[in-house]
Amino acid sequence: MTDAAAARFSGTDPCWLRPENTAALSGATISLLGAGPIAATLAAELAAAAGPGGQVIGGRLAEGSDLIIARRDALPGSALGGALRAAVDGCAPLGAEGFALAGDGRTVALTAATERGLLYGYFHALRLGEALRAGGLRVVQEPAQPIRMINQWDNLGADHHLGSVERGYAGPSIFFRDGRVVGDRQRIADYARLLASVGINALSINNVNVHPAAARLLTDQLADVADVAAILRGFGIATFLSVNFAAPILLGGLPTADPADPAVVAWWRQATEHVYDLIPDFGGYLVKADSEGQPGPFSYGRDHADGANLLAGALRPFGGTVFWRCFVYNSTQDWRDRGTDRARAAFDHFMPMDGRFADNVVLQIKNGPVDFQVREPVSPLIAALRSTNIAVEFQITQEYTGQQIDVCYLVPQWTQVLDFEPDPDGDPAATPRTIASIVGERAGGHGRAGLCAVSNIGADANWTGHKLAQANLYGFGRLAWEPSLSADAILAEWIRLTFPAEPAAHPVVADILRGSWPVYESYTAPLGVGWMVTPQTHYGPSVDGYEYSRWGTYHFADRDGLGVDRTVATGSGFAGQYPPARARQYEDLATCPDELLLFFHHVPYSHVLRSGKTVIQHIYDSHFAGVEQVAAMVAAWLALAGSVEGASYDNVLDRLQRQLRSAREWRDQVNTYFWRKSGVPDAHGRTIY
Ligand code: GCW
Repeated sequence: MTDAAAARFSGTDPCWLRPENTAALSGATISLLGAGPIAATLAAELAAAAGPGGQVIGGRLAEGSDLIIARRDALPGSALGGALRAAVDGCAPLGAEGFALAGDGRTVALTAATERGLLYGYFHALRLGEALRAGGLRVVQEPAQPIRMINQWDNLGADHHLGSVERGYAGPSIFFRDGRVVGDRQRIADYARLLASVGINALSINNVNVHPAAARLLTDQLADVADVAAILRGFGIATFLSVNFAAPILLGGLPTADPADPAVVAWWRQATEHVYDLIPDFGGYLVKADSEGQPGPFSYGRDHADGANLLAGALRPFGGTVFWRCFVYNSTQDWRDRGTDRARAAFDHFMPMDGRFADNVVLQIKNGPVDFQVREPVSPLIAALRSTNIAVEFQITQEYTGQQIDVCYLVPQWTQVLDFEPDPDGDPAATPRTIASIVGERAGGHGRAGLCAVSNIGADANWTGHKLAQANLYGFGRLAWEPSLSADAILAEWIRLTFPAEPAAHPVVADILRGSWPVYESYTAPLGVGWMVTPQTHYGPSVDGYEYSRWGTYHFADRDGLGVDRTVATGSGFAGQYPPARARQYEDLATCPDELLLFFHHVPYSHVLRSGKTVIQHIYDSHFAGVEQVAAMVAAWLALAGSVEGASYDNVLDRLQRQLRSAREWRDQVNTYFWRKSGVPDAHGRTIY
């Protein structure tokens, strides 16, 4: 084993890349034909996997190889024997990231057009385990979309009021400390390995809220960024920076950041040229502009297309991309103003600009219209934009879904978004129909489209604070590669790889995670109304915490009822942003899905849901049931004592017990609040305070 391989995950959790998962390669003779930094990574991976009894031979096809890993153009057809050669030759032409695995029971051949494809194929081989050795093995894969990106919300120091990682629940940043990139970069390499193993190919390393110190990553601290990029390059991951739109003022000393000012254009061009001098394969910029206090083009009377195209122009000569976030809304709203609806904002801002963005701009759209709540409808902007590159943004870090104290497997939430049909009335034979296929279709040809997500990792030994939250990072990557995978299939795969030596844990972990999103939903904000969280921290209940605030997040509960009227007939009109069939479904109380009822309607407590219950009884029942379900999770976990490795067992037990306390608090505050407001007693006479 090389030193580099030996150092991996030292003192930290290897997550799903456990040493047991390379057992099928132990003692193997492996030929590797490829060049460059990714091939070097592969060589180290293979040496560690083959172990002292095996060997890795570089640059030629060794006699008697068990595994041949070769770029397609480096593999002379004649070098392979009969069936294997036919299998390899029979594989469809592969795109830049695809791979093919073929085996005849003795030798396995992994081929791809590029080293990056080989890397993805290698990690897929690990997922196959012993099945890799089966005769007749044929696997050909291409990712469904080219954009498979993770966003870090990491700050340069811990002095910011939201800490080292904004909305991070797993310890401090692994990238930055005390205003600089960290000196010891082993964790960064380990992280890159985890990301590459699930097909992630792009990473923005700093927070989208770019504080003045972080703005300097683009200039003064570029050498350190280049070092990080060199690590990520070995894993096929392009480095992106979040940039501050006012950088020409902050860093360049210019009096303005107006996109129409030639000096501003020149500043961005020069700064970008300098970046590419040091990082020739730099990915590009991620921008949060005119949002929650971040600077943007509005200050100069310009719009988002002007702003995004400015940066796109600077990046174009080098093939770079601008990710421009659509999370733009009025965050200084007066709660008395009933005419403004935050849910409308992204569509209202960006729809009129469809077609005006340069072809190297990608609009990054949060999955829901508001802000990563436990339940939201799918953002209507995603399907509506027709002439603009898009990426859907998910939040892996559990800001509003339990903060990695409460367990919440989010993959079912994301698959629900990807499977959503924005226009159920459309031609049934027509594709694309679902969000996944809309994104996939945009990615066809030379398009740029895909999925992005906010990371949930930090410097904690287990990366994600809650051991079971690793499933969300794993699941996001797998889904970005192949959106048609089911949440259950991803879960089964993750469990098998993460607990290879702990089979007793498999059904218990599966049960806990499978139900965890609906359980979390049941004891928190009801029926899609959202929020009701403690302001600022966003953990734990505070029913009126945001009710009289500037953030546009209200539930409007009074003695008669609650919910937000977003209908066209009497409300904010948000429902009308969907294609007609969906708009009608959400507009009409009789057809609006229960779980989104209070997102779209203000109803009396006595309103009868499609489930047959009144709204108030649903609130009581779901909150009582949710706590009971958490108590059952604790009991199920306690029964695993001795069957799961100690640190993970203790970690999950501790988190589940904290979750139970928090769930009780949610239950009692929410039920008490609505009982006092409505005066309607619980039909079952349970304790409400
Ligand atoms: O949900 C909100 C968070 C902010 C975050 C913002 C965003 C990075 O509370 O912490 O800022 O979303 O997505 O930009």
